Amino acid sequence: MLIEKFKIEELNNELLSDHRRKLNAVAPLVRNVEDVLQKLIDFQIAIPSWALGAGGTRFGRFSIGGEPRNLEDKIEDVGLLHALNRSSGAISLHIPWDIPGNINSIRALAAQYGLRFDAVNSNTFQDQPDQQHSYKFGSLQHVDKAVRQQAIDHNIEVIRHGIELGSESLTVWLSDGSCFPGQLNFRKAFQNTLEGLHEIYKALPENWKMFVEYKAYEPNFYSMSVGDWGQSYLYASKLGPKAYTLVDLGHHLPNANIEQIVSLLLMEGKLGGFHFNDSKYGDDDLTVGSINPYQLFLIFNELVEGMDAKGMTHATDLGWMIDASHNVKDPLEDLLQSVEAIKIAYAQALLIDANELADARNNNDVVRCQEILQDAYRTDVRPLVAEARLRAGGVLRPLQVTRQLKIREQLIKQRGLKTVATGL
Ligand SMILES: [Mn+2]
Repeated sequence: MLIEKFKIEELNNELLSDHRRKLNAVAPLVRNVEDVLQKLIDFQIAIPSWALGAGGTRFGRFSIGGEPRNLEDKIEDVGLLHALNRSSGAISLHIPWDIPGNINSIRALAAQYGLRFDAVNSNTFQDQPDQQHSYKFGSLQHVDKAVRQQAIDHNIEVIRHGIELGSESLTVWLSDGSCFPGQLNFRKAFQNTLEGLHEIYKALPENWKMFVEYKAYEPNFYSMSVGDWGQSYLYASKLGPKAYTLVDLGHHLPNANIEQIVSLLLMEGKLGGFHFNDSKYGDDDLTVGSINPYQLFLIFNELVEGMDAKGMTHATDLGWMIDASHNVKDPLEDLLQSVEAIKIAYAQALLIDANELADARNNNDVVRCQEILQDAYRTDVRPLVAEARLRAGGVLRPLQVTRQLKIREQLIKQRGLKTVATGL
């Protein structure tokens, strides 16, 4: 669904005076407002191809209607999000759920919506119907070499698809691990996994990155072969300069200090990418910023400070993606909320004066340190985020517009009520 440019202008015009009033209230409080706005315009967050349909749990799944029927529909949905917020200019494909058929037409369609292809994702956590060996007892860690080889071959095939699409990174998330004590020799599982990752690493093109994603538990409940950032960092370090750790916010044990993890990985030059979501208990895959927006802000504070310390470009030097599941909300609306939450946290982090904070720290002024962070966090930066969106050609209020234009109703008419998107 394409939204005409004149329609966007028309929708914005109605809201413009209200927007200007709010912007004029906050802009004078920001030291480097033009710089902040430009950074917000540049910052893009990839949408995964599996997040556009209704998600579910192992207990059930409730369709929302008008779900994308194929990869073309998914690209169209991300294109729509990007037209509204001008911040979702990339799509991340999952293989084999979204194997591109006609590569040229897929690339042309994405280009039409101004989208690029972000990281490609492999899948060795499920068995596919035409697959020879089962991943029931793991993939790269498996005791049987034939299973390990199958997982390696699959990842190399994913890289091949990525090359055709113009992707420049591979994300490997392994569900490998063990459900019960004694099931696995930890050292052998690690060594097999490392060996497999090495084979995959060798197939990476020169300009590519490999992201090794970790997860604390599930589907294995006793041990995971890439269970935390330490293990991921070990693999990434042993693999070489193209391998990095990927942080998925929901993949930690409760109350983990994720901002500290981020800071240290950045220091070591081994933070590669991010999967955004929020959680209350575990890997809940909830809307970004819906449960703990302060933590998200603290993470962005470390990201901005750590990237600036290394002279990195915020928008392009790390991979940014949403990885959430939309079980009861319209995925399009949910994704708009997530992107907005990310941009708000980023904008707040950009308000922090690093020198002032360093000075307070050097004087052990703990109270002032907290005040500096919370002043930024309690600043209403929403007009800045809206202004960046406006300047980039998007709409002032994306969520309101999806309802005004009855997007879901239109999609149901086009695609039907009973469609089911591929994915989890
Ligand atoms: Mn993830």
